[in-house]
Amino acid sequence: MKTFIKSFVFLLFFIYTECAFRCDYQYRQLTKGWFKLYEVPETWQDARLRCTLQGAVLASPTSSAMAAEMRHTMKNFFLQDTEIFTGLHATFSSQSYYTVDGIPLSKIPLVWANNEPDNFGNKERCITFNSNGSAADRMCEEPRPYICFRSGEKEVLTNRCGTVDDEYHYYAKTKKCYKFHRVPGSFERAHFVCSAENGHLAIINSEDEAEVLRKVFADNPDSSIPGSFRKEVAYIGFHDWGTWGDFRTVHGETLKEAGYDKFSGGEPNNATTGEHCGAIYRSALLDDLWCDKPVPFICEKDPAYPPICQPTADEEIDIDERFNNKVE
Ligand SMILES: *[C@@H]1O[C@H](CO)[C@@H](O)[C@H](O)[C@H]1NC(C)=O
Ligand SMILES: *[C@@H]1O[C@H](CO)[C@@H](O)[C@H](O)[C@H]1NC(C)=O
Ligand SMILES: [Ca+2]
Ligand SMILES: [Ca+2]
Ligand SMILES: [Ca+2]
Repeated sequence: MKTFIKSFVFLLFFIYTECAFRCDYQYRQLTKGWFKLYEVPETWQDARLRCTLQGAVLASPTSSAMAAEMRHTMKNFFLQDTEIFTGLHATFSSQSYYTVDGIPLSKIPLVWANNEPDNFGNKERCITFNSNGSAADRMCEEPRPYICFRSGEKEVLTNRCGTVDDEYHYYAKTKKCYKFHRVPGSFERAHFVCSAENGHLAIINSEDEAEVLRKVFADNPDSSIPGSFRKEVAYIGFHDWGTWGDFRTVHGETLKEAGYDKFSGGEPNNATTGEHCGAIYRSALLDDLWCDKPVPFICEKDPAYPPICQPTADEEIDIDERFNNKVE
């Protein structure tokens, strides 16, 4: 019985101190944190943003344990030595390197590759980490793979929207979560942000959902949105896909098929430089909008996606091991 109580207490303690997180990240016990390798190369700026939007940081080899876990994460995927971006950058001023969470380069035990760092052409402001363990300074604009890291010791819990981002709010009427982004973006940036948050630009599937979005918009009055740009429109998830007038959701359905196609009076009007992107007014009536125009936007998220996992013991799925098994 004592043992039972002990393990129960231990279990509670474990759950409280090491938080659950998205299952597409892998928990590693050595660093008590969650790792996800993004194997598709992106610029450093986009890599940083994607990790940040997931409640994670762009991973840096800040200790020998972190370096070992990063190499492990890469070795499971890349068969050859590969350089990935780390969170170490000097994008604010040349040669002042910090991790994205503020640890100065001088505190980090890096092993440099031969002749690195050299700030080649005075254009290198981001630090890469090779799966062979060596670091180099490289251009931030040249796309590379990267790893996002979420400390398992963060106190913020995953909420009912299935995210650590408490700006997602659940609406029983549609059983979906929505986030109103007050920081404006182009349609392209808005689509990136919603996707990185594991949602999509909001798609109106019913009158009920239009009412929900009206409410979401009303909860964000002009006075709560800093900056000078239009605040009476917000991007949502439809687009003409290159053929003006044939407006479809970002999931490919016509607006009618999706369940809501009410444009505001006089819209769509293809104003200014041509309007291919979808937006709503505060009335939740639709508008076609110039895609490059930075305005607020609304993301929609299924609370059950992505699934959430508890921290577990390390799972070993080494490619090396698989190869070894084959050889035997
Ligand atoms: C590791 O890779 C770098 C390139 O990123 C290369 O310059 C270096 O020689 C390699 N080091 C070893 C020990 O293979
Ligand atoms: C939309 O507007 C653009 C820019 O004024 C114009 O080039 C294009 O032909 C218009 N398209 C339609 C279908 O009206
Ligand atoms: Ca260099
Ligand atoms: Ca919807
Ligand atoms: Ca319009």
